Amino acid sequence: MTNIAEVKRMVVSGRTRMTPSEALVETLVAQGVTEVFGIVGSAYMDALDLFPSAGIRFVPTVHEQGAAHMADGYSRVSGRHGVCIAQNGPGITNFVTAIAAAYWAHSPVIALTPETGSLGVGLGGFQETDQLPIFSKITKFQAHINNAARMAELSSRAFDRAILDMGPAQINIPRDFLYGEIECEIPQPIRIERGAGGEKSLDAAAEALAQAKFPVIISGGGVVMADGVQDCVALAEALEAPVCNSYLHNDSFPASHRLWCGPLGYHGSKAAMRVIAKADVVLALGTRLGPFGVLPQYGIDYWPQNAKLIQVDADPRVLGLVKKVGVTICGDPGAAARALLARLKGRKLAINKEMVASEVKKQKAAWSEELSGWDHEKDAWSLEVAKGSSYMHPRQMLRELERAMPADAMVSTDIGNICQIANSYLKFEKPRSMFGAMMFGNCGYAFPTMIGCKAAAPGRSAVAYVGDGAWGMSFGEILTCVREKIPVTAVVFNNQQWGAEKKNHVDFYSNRFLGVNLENPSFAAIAKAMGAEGSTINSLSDVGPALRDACKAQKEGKTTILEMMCTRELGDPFRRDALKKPHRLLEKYKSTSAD
Ligand SMILES: Cc1ncc(C[n+]2csc(CCOP(=O)(O)OP(=O)(O)O)c2C)c(N)n1
Ligand SMILES: [Mg+2]
Repeated sequence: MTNIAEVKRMVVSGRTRMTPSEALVETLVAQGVTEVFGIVGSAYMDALDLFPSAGIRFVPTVHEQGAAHMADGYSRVSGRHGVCIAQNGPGITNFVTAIAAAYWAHSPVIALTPETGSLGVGLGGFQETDQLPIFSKITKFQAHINNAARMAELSSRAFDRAILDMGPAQINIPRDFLYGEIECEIPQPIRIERGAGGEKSLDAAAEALAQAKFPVIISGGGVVMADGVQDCVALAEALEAPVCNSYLHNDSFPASHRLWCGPLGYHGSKAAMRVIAKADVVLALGTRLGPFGVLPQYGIDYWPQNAKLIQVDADPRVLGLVKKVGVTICGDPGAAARALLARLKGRKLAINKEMVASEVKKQKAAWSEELSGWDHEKDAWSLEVAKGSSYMHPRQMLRELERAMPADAMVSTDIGNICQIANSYLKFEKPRSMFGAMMFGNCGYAFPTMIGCKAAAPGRSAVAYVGDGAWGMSFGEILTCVREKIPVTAVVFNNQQWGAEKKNHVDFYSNRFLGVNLENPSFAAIAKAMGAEGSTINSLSDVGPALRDACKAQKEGKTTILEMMCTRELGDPFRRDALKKPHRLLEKYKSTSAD
């Protein structure tokens, strides 16, 4: 076998005769691809065969959804492309959920989608489906190889567009087009350096910030993607402006910083909410202010309606989309922060520094104290189910995990009640450390995504937070960890229920539970049977040591599943905003009516 590390990653230069498979693989090399996730298939054997000689590691997965999530995690950690490939037809349709998730995570994932051969299209031969419409709304760019001679040209464009538009791109290849001979040149990658934005809008923003009495910055995912966290820190310090993280981007500002207030949005920081509520100017840096991330929380309607909003984003299509904007800047968030800092140098600022600083301090202390005393949920249903339970209260367990989390950790979070509550307990010093399931919100995201993260950053501790329901969807990928020696730690919150949805039954449907209770096997025993380590944790004092040991074991190549036995209590729901009490008209359904 070829040792991938030893392969010289040189790309053929100038117009050269080659096969289309070679053109595709040389394009991958030119674009810096070193890992590809997928499941083998006859459709692309001819290209796959070249991977080792090209210095590309193929990472075989259990399911194609897992492969595409891994590509997503890989790109979110590294800032590079994540690449996945599969068999035409069913292999490719298995990508769909994960590509949609990558779309909403703004990840430059490349889905290589071999398709039915051009001579068989429409005949319904085998594994045929029209693969372009399926991905049309969840990719930023679709390249269809309409002629084998264009393999390198169109493929490279897809790679360039994925970075330029920060989202998935598809390369759809009729499978017979991989064979034959062509003459082509392998294009060099195009990487565009984005500027700070328009001069006039930057001037207007600097003016508004200089005049602000209570400026607040929201640091979003765009700041992380632009590697601009340090620029955001420098601007915040110059302004003495408090900083909130946008929803699920807790790694967009260092949590130990005196100006950090914590995340906005679902199960976010009350300190952040109370501070931003006082703002007269808000600088939204690298965030589209997604509606779900700015909804009222804990009954606090925190969005400052009368504040002047300055929004900076690299994507012009998200400017002013959700909130009314005063100044819009289309630019790189890091570069924009630097340009604003330069404009503010030496200027007199209207901010009342003492007042703002004391408000930040007060709100942070109050929230920290509230969280320390918030040992369990206090609604009637939660009190009832937790009474007499020997299992752990989720909040107490999350606190123990927070304390034991290694400083270099990457943490992914799934969709579920406990994973969402974890938002209050996840703090980071470094960017590219938190990987929420983002706005596609699919259960089953966190574990395969973290495997991809670990493949990109093998030296860092890799931790996935997953509910037991979501675990059922994704634990098959333990085999990928074991077979491919990509060690991660999965923390599985076993509360024996699809909790987040059960909470809707409690709040809206008079506890008429349907399809929400889970009878689980021992997930620790399953993990062991699959060749990983597994332990069942019943008591709080074991949580921290178990996490620390599991992260240490990653250094020896070991994957560990920590099954946290939790009570069935449930925190605030996701979608109180989007549900209504049942209203029925037909007699046969009247018993379920809330009227
Ligand atoms: C793929 C997918 N299917 C269904 C849902 C709807 N859903 C949202 S949260 C949730 C329950 C999650 O349960 P679990 O993973 O056990 O976490 P818990 O809420 O119990 O903490 C479900 C089914 C979803 N978000 N994604
Ligand atoms: Mg659960």
